[in-house]
Formats: sequence, structure tokens, C-alpha cells
Amino acid sequence: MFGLNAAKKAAAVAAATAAAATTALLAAPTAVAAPQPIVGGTTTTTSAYPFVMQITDASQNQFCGGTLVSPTKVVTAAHCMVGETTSSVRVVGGRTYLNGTNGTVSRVSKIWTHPSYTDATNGDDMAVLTLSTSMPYTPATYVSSSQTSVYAAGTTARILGWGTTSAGGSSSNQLRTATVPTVSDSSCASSYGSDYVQSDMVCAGKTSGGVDTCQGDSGGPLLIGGVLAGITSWGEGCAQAGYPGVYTRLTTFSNLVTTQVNS
Ligand code: 4AZ
Repeated sequence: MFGLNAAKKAAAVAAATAAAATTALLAAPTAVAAPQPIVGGTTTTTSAYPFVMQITDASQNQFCGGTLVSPTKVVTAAHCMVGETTSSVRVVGGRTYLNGTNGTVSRVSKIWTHPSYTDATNGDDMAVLTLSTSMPYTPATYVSSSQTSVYAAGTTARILGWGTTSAGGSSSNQLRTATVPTVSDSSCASSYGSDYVQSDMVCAGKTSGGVDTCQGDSGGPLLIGGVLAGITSWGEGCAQAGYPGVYTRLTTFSNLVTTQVNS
């Protein structure tokens, strides 16, 4: 499983989850929990988190998240940009609902993808978009390269996005958020083996599962102390016990972000 990309993992596990859910329904119908936000969070707004951007296609259909780090620069995941061009992508700010028409829509004049990126499970899953139109929203601050202690195991991190509320489920029309504890490198390596690249990734999630990012949340922020510290990248399914979400470890890439912000 670990060689699959994030989207394929989600799809593959969705089939297994559906089969398991059928069994559970037959055995104990009242024991099946309703799907929850992101997976397991609450609704929020872009007024509360003004730096959270929708990454959309040219028809403004959202497919990933992003984080505004300057009026014209958005951090997202490299895997979100595979197959995309400056003409195929838009960035939408200030729009809480996927079916909204408000906020600010910008074209993208440059897509900078980490030059070593190959696959989310190999690391380097980061990209910086340059916007044609400035966003009139407060950007997020992001970690500096020296702030490696922010990831100490058990630290509360916040995840945000419009992604599916269960593996293989539907996206959320409204922006959602949840908090998850960071997970130690040793624990995450136990979950994911050599697909966990400690230098480039950090894991977050409850041991028992139930709260996680999921498909469509990719590229969006992981905040620690309100500061951008990670990018939603991949995981084995969503919210499964023993399989935390995997995020790009932004301290490793902070200087590259700054170079792009100043370019
Ligand atoms: C995805 O397919 C995806 N549970 C994003 C995050 C996670 C899994 C899959 C983490 O975009």
C-alpha cells in the first residue's frame, strides 16, 4: 500500500472501509458513528482563518487547499500541482463555502514545485504559487528553519480544509477544522516504515484515530501555535487508528519558502 500516492491510497482504502462498514452495520447498526468534519472536527470560516485558500481548477472547483504567506504567495503541496499549469489553476480566498461566489479569485502566474519532488511518500511535497492578483487577507506566519521543537510529540496542531469527511466520502461545503496531537518520529516510522521520511515529514493524529485530514484537504495548513508548520500531504486512508496523517515538515523547507516569497 505504501507505494501508492495519497489519492490512490484514499481510494483503495475506501473500498476496504466500505466493506468493513457493511459488516459493522449488520453486526451493530447503532454503533456506526456519523461522518464528522474534515474527519472529526467542526465548521469554521475564512473570516476566522483568512489565510486559508481554496486551490481550484479554472471553473473554481476546489481540489486542494493552500496557505497565503504573503499577499501574492501561496504555499501548497507539490502533489496538488501534478499535471497543473498556470492556466489550469485558480486560488480563491475569503470563500468559506465551496458553492460560494464571494471572496477573491486570482490566476496564478508561476507554479514553483520543489525540484526534487517525485511522490508524496518520498518527501519534498511542497509548492509555492505566485498570484496574479493580491489577496486582501492577512497572511499566515510560517515557522523558521530553526523552530524544529514545535513538532515535539503531543503538541496540539490544527488542521483545516474542505476535504472529505470520511475516506471515500464527500467533500464538505463549509471549511472545517480540527485539532490533532503531533506524533513522534519513531511512532510514525512504525506506522509507515520507509515511506516516512523523517527529515521532510511530520505526523499528527490521535492514537485511536477518528480525527484527520482526508482527500481534498491536501495542500492545506497544519498550524502549531497559530503558525504554519506543515502542509497536508498523505496518509493511509483517513482517521484510522495507528495511521496518523502525514504533513510536510515545514521547518525543513522554510528557507525555500522565503526565497520564493522574496522572488
Ligand atoms: C488525500 O488523498 C489525502 N489522512 C490527504 C490526507 C490524508 C490522506 C489522503 C491523511 O489528499
